[in-house]
Amino acid sequence: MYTQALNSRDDAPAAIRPAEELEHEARFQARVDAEERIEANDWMPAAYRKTLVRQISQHAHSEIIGMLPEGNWITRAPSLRRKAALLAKVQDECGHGLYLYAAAETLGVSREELTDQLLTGKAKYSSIFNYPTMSWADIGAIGWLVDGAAIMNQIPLCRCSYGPYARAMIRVCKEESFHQRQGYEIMLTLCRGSEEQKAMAQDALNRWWWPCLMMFGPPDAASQHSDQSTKWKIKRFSNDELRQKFVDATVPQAQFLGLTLPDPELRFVPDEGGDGTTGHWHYGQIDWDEFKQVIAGNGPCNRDRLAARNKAHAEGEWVREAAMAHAAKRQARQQAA
Ligand code: FAQ
Repeated sequence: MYTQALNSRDDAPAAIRPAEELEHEARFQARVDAEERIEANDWMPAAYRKTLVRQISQHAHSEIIGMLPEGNWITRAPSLRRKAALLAKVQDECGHGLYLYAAAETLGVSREELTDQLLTGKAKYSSIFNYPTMSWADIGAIGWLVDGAAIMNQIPLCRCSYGPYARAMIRVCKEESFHQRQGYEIMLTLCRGSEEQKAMAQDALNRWWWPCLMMFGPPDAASQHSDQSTKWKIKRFSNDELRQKFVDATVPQAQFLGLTLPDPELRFVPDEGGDGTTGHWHYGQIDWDEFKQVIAGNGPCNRDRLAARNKAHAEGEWVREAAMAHAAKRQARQQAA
């Protein structure tokens, strides 16, 4: 693992690191500052590589686990059109997972290793996927809010300093934007339907709103990786900045639907000295204890999600074996020719 990282020991104190390495590091930071893209074979500090493997693999795992809450509703979608759209969305998420694992592999870590970390519960994935999907309206809320939050976080990642991650994000963001619209359209249909359907949409919003705000990560003051990731231009905005952008974009969408956000403290605060056309939506306290519990493995569905993923992996064993056997035969045929 981290094969190309051996040329850098940037966790050692500066005083005992060779001058040559410090020079490499200064040149690396200058490239990052100049907005040059870092590519797989370029020199990079070991800690930069490690941070990227951590973030990209968590992101990949999130896409893979993220298929489960929605996959649960494919057979129960209310029409053929809804079923086709949901199937396409879930397949896209699988594709995103694969691009992201491929991007992580360019950093010298194997997909098997990353998969193993997920299946054994060692790796994190987004907290949001540990909540249950209880009604069809939850599928609307996931598209609208979860994909909406994912886009807010991922658009800046298209400018991440690491080339393979940034490029993967471009396609992912385009697809997420389709996902967000299909979710919002489900919500709109429900809100324009019967009283019962609107109540279902409101109930889904009540349950998904706060966990979606947690998707952006801990508050800035508690975000251990933010400073360094910002210096390396992996992160372009802080967790709180992105959370605020999401709230500001989403409140008017909820108003258009005629739904109420489950936050009695929500209020518009105009910019100081502004004319009331700019400003932010102030939101109430996020329950960070709940967030900590969920990322520690104690959310409502953590155990189910890992069990489902392990079962799918075990049942797919024969497919992996067949694919390997096929690849070996093909290679042997090519060599013989
Ligand atoms: N859940 O120091 P920070 C999607 C962890 S994709 C779980 O602030 P960082 C598509 C964090 O890893 C959704 N863990 O960390 C879709 C770290 O732990 P570690 C996923 C979280 O990296 C839609 C610790 O807390 N998106 O939804 C969470 O600077 C619909 C300290 O935090 C991405 O992964 C959390 N919410 O910032 C699919 C985007 N937040 O590693 C299906 C890329 C934080 O030290 C259906 N990732 N942690 O053990 C990022 O932008 C960043 O990694 C953040 C966290 C912003 C998530």
